Amino acid sequence: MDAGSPSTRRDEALSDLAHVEAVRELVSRARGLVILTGAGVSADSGIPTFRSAGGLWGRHRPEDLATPEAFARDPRTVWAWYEERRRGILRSTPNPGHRAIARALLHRDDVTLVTQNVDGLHHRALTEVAADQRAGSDAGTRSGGALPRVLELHGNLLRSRCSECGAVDAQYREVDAQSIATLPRCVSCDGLMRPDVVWFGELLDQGVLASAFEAASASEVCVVVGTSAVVYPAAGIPLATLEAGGSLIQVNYEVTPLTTLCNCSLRGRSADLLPALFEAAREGSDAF
Ligand code: BJW
Ligand code: ZN
Repeated sequence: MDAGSPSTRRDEALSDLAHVEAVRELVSRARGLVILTGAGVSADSGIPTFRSAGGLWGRHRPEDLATPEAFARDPRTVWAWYEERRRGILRSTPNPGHRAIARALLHRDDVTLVTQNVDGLHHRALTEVAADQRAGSDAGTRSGGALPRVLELHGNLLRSRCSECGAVDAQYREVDAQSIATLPRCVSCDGLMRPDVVWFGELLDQGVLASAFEAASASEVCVVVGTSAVVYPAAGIPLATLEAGGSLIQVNYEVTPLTTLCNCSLRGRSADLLPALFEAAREGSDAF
């Protein structure tokens, strides 16, 4: 593939080093980069995906657990399931894929991370990589004081939110889901607290969504990692980069509905491929 002319063959299974090198070049030269991540990025940290083999939706019906109707019907069952997942998240740590993205965010000021993940691992990776940099064990950070741009489209599982008044509790507190009486309640209105995530049929935060589409339209390259790209409106975000004349790169084990639209589809584990793709950031080259 010629990294300088991204309209080369499409729908290829490319994962050899030459292709990774070409994509890295394309990414490092792009003016504006948007990275859209999904559950596959956290799979290498031991967090289950939704739709791959062994995924959550293979064992549970989303309409029983991830809709406002399910919560209204049976908040105890919904909380029990989410609390088990929250504990898994707390036991997990960011993997090399999260850290590679964090480095790109810290080294460049034209990168936007848009994530569908609710596990907060991207933020934890940012904190870790920034601390490494302060301790001098990583290349220097970008100039300017702006915070790295991370847009969480589907919320954050460690936060909770009042189902009545919307008040958010950003602090993780263990939930005892043994009975309705032990479920957490809002300190303002005594309504039932719920996980602060976006369920099916619910609107995403419209400000966050608008910022994601804006970043995608303004970026020359969109890298889509570890998502089946079937859940909307998130799956429509890479199309904004394409419509604006930019290039689309995919990192995934499998084919997705986006594959045929991609300039390059790298097949493999994000924890292996992302450090290679964003290696220039680690080396502190001018491109980052
Ligand atoms: C690896 C890897 C490794 C693995 N390395 N890769 C019909 C058509 C179109 C739309 C709709 C429709 N009917 C209904 C809708 C709307 C609906 C929707 O899109 N449904 C589709 C599923 C059909 N969307 C909504 O309801 C959204 N709201 C909305 O549209 O509001 C407007 C509206 C309101 C009222 C009525 C109608 C419209 C809200 C969507 C909220 C999604 N919420 C969830 C749960 C969050 C909370 C929780 O965690 O429980 O978000 S669902 C779940 O899917 C979660 C994820 O963020 C999201 C996306 O999943 P993701 O990340 O792609 O994971 P997987 O598992 O699907 O894929 C993993 C991928 O990684 C695979 O491809 C693997 O190969 C790969 N992989 N290991 C690299 N190591
Ligand atoms: Zn309340």
